[in-house]
Amino acid sequence: MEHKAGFVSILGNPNVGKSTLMNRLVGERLSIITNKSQTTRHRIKGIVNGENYQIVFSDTPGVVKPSYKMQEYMLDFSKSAIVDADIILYVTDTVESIDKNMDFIEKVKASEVPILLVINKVDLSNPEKLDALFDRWKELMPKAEVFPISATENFNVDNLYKRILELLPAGEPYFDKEDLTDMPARFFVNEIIREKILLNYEKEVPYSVEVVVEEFKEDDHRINISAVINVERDSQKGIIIGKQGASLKKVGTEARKDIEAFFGKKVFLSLYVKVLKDWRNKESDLKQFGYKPV
Ligand SMILES: Nc1nc2c(ncn2[C@@H]2O[C@H](COP(=O)(O)OP(=O)(O)O)[C@@H](O)[C@H]2O)c(=O)[nH]1
Ligand SMILES: [Mg+2]
Repeated sequence: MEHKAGFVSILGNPNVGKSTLMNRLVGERLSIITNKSQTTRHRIKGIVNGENYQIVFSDTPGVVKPSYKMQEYMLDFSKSAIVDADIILYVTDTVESIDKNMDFIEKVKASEVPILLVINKVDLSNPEKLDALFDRWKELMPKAEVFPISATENFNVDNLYKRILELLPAGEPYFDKEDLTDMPARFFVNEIIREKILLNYEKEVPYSVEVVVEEFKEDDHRINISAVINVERDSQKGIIIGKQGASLKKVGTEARKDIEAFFGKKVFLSLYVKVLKDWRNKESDLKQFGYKPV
């Protein structure tokens, strides 16, 4: 049998369930998920290898209206994922309003590749509402095939997966067939810590954070990790640390458990907090954190 390989980009607005879907499709928890928008900041590849195929999924930050330099780069990651795709999964859900970000939808429609329109979160809807949504999307994207799914309930994800396999072009694998992702181990440590920060703090604080893993030393028994949590202002540093360090300790414990599960090894994790004034608007800081244009 001929080998198939291709890139599948997962696009759509924030919070519709792109990362949840990608983790389902890949069968691993690669992308962090919270109920806050802009949880995903980078383009993250998840690779699924079969005997005769390799699917390279890209999870993307979603469509954001840039108000920080960082968000411009986040939008670039999403746009680049349109151009590189062999198949596009445009993800919407049963709760978002359809007509926000029409210009991004136009860009997606202009693409030559097959578009699978995924209506996620059907568990929150009912048959009548779903029928109406289905019809509206058919009008909006006539070429697209529509898949109502629930990523969290694992409903209809298998049919979506089958269709992706059918549409996958013939070709040699792009990555080693053992690989699960193109991101380094440090990236996932960073993301897990950031997820815990998103879950434990409110308002602007989690968005002002960038985590940098400064040490990642692995031996047969355990991994020693030390990471810096960069914030934008002194007041945020205090909030992250909390009374007698209680908040930071909680983040550390939760993150350590997930990192241990991810690598299947004992982990020793040290966290530090630093103030890096206004990093979200500074080219040099953004570059160092990997947000430079793709
Ligand atoms: N009810 C329901 N919630 C979902 C479903 N898929 C994702 N979510 C939730 O929607 C929120 C955003 O998910 P996430 O994957 O981070 O969205 P993203 O921003 O598009 O990557 C999280 O709270 C998820 O648990 C679904 O099928 N049903
Ligand atoms: Mg996401």
